[in-house]
Amino acid sequence: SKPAKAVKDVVEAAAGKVADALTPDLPGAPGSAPPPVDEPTAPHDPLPPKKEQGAPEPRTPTGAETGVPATAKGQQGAFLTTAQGARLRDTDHSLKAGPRGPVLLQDHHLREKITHFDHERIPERVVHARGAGAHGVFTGYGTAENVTRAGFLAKGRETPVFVRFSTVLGSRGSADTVRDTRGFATKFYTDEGTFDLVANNIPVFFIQDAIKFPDIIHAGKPHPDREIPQAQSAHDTFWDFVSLHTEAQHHTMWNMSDRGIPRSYRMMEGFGVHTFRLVNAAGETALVKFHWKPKLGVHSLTWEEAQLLGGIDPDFHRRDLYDAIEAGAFPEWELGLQIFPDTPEETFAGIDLLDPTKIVPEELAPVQPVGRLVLNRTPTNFFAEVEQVAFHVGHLPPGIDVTNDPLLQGRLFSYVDTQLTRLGGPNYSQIPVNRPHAPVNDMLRDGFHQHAVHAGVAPYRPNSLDGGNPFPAGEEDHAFVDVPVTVAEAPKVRANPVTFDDHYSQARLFWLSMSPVEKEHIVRAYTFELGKCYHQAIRERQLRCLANIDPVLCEQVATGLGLPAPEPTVPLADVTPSPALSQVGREWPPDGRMVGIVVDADADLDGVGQVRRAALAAGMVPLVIAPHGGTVGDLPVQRTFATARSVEFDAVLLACAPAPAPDALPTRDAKAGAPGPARVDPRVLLLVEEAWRHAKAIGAWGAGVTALEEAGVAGTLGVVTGGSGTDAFDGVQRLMAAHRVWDRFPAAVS
Ligand code: HDE
Repeated sequence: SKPAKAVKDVVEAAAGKVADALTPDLPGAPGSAPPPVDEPTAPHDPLPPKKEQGAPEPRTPTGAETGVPATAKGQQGAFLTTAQGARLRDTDHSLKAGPRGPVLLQDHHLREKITHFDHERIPERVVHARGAGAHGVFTGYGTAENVTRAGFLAKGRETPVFVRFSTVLGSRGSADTVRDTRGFATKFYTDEGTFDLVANNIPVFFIQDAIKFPDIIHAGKPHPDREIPQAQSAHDTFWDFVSLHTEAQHHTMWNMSDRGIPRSYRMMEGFGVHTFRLVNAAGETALVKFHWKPKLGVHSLTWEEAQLLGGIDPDFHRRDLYDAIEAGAFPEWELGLQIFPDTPEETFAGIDLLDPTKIVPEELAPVQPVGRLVLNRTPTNFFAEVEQVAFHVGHLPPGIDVTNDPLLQGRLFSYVDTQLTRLGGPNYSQIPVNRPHAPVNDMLRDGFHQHAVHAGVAPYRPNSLDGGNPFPAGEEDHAFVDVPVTVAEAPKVRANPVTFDDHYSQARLFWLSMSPVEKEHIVRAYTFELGKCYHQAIRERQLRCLANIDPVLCEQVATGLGLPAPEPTVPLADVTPSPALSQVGREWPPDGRMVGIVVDADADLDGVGQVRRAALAAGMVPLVIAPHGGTVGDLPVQRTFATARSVEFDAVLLACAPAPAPDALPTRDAKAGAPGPARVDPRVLLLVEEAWRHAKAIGAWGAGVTALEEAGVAGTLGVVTGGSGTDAFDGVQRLMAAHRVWDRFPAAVS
């Protein structure tokens, strides 16, 4: 029979495959050519096992030797092995009765390999299935000591964290840039136990009581008959529910605003939504809302960009997060607290703090910074870390406690429950990414996928057989002490407090706090989404809700739908706008912003080199776009005209006016508006046209100015030309501080 291939043959075949996979257009890492690929040669020593591949800490009362080897199963040794560690000679051929014969059942390696593969998938999350994660560190400022005894907020205290960002409605493989709420869940591995801040990028929720969660999610998910649309709220069942269950109107307004289509996970706020209770060392309590404030400000895509990206780069947010971290532009947020006195009414400025459909405007209760989060490491293995991470709103360290918010109370039940199915049993806290960094000494035993080898005979209390271990801790030993909140004697009811009945005033507050351009986007979003509904009755019902929020909003959406604007059925609330809710009108740092630079062989390449260096020095990511891959002069090319699309860039600079390449599609002559040959490559014209339409900064120098003229945008707002590359870049950089050039389009709504 044919002998197994020699190692050398295998290696050479593999090398051939790698070479075939590399094409000259392969996009590089941002700002640099892709790192050289290590061609396989001969077996070599693997990297040492990572810390998180280590065995679980001994979960025994005494901490005695458990017999678990120091390193649990990971990738060790140079050679391919079976799951039992037997070295394998061949993994390319099944064991057969002769080269043309049937496969033998006795082939253990074949069965093991395929059986494991058959079981590689676990159920995706029922909500928040699509996500991306990163590791980082949180540093306390010490400014929260008077309100909470939580040790991780102490001045200078560093706590490792893992963050998972997500969309809510879509499946695991759905597009990142859909209109939806984003999850922003943080696991703080504090030395007093894990703290999970399971937050969203929108500070309010659709419902006031967890019992309605299956309803809102069933309404938002694809229709049960055809399983469409995927990851969208633009369909009948969603609008049917939110127009009937009107407490959803405030959250829906945020979804229809630019908050529903973030530019990047790095540019989102995060909100704990519920009010929590803090307790300090003296036992005094305060009510609190958690906020994450991004260093880069809050920014969004335009709706057209979001739609284009759904096809061009459905992984846009995931890629953006990983590229930024790998380029050293570490995403950063400040954790802030809105603190309220813990009064029996649990209200602040007349706002019911237990109602998760309400915010407290920052103008009334400023967000006080208490620490800084930096994400600085991408996951090593997506499944092991991002897919298996399990958050829970009840994972709280001493100093932070829950309130009676009925939405929060339901969540306290749901997260463990869902993970029992998703992660296959009760021991998921032993999965590396979920392991607490504080020592664990519980009396939980056995169950599916038990990894710990518990010593001792007495996992019960009281006991004498294990010497009484483990011992309850006192407050001075950092024990979690439940806040002794008085529970009023009251009849059992299925009812809400009357304050929960106000469904419109804060939606109106949000609308009135928007700038004209943001209002215009909201109008367009409602018009688009309702325009996608088939049932006229649903559109009309939602218009009646909008009438109770604001007549201008209602009128504009009604016009777009071709329907009459109804009259309000409740008096319009008298509210004071909150400027802090608007995303525009300030300036932000340029870290990690993407600048595309269009070059060809005739361009001022020295100038391009200077622009690249200036962009890198400013913390941005410059990407050279050229007619072909490889290099132009000495410049590495990261994108070609075929692989570049405007949606990837925050700004575009042109150093040339490249003639149409033979492979470019025919187009209209931009100047004459008639069909005919273009003088500039149509893909470059499209790049400029889209960047302009999406209110991005555009700059050009030298021959690049001709390209602007051909595209018909020269001399318009937010389009700068300079005598040199650095002049043009300086102009673009100034414009980018405000993120977009909204003045280019005077808004129709004021
Ligand atoms: Fe969740 N939510 N949720 N949620 N949620 C889940 O837990 C649930 C709510 C949030 O990246 C599930 O592990 C109920 C509000 C995030 O792994 C599930 C209610 C907020 C994530 C669940 C809510 C959130 C989840 C699904 C109404 C913002 C992703 C998978 C009472 C403050 C976590 C899982 C991750 C995930 C239940 C409402 C945030 C089913 C019952 C409000 C960021 O347990």
